[in-house]
Amino acid sequence: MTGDAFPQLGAWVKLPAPESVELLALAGFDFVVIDAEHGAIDTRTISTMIGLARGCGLVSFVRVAGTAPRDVQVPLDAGAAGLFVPQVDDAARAREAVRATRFPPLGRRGASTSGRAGRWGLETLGDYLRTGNDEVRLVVQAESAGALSSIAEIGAVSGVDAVFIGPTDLAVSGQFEENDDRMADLVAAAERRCADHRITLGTTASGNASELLDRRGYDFLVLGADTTMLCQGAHALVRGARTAAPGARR
Ligand code: 3PY
Ligand code: MG
Repeated sequence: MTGDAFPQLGAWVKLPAPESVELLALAGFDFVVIDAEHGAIDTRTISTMIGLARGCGLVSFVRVAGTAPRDVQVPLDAGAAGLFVPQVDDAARAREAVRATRFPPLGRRGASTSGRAGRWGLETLGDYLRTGNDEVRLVVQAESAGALSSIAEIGAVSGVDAVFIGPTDLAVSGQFEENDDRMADLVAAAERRCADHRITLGTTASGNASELLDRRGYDFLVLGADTTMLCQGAHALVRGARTAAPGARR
């Protein structure tokens, strides 16, 4: 809903460690997505991460597991800049996500200025409601063949700010093999529809960020996860030491 450009480069936070947020801010990411869909992160920690992200000048999204009030309201009242809602297969589900995220009359989010989003009670109710409806960003994930075919209708739902293509769930739900042309065709058609309808579009990148941003019209990318960065970095260190020191024990 906000007219500002979407922050461009992000990372998933999947470890329940607020320090991940600080490390990713130092690395220069524009935003983090705290992953409450797949990460073992409790709401207390999510709130701490959001506060820390603010202090570090990092935009913080929370990927919620669902759109029940508890999934959605706690991160929003803790001051998240927006939500990622997974598995949005059609416009009806996108409208449900809007209803959960926005205040009346657009939605049914409950109001309380007593959290960080209400500056701990200092915000006026009017400003708190305006921020929640106009500045909080709602990103819905398209991660099935049906969702990609309906991406224009999903992206047109009032209250949705951006669509994010989730390639892993798309491949799993469609039972596509790696490098399956049918999946590439579905994604390319969805990219064209988003360009035609000026829908803000994101996805994950794996070494192909410039192609996605410069040639395929993506507005924002999630480049990786704290877990994977740690795991890959650790593997590389151990592999490097074993290769450089053939005498090292295997
Ligand atoms: C997916 O690819 O399924 C996602 O949700 C993002 O990694
Ligand atoms: Mg997914």
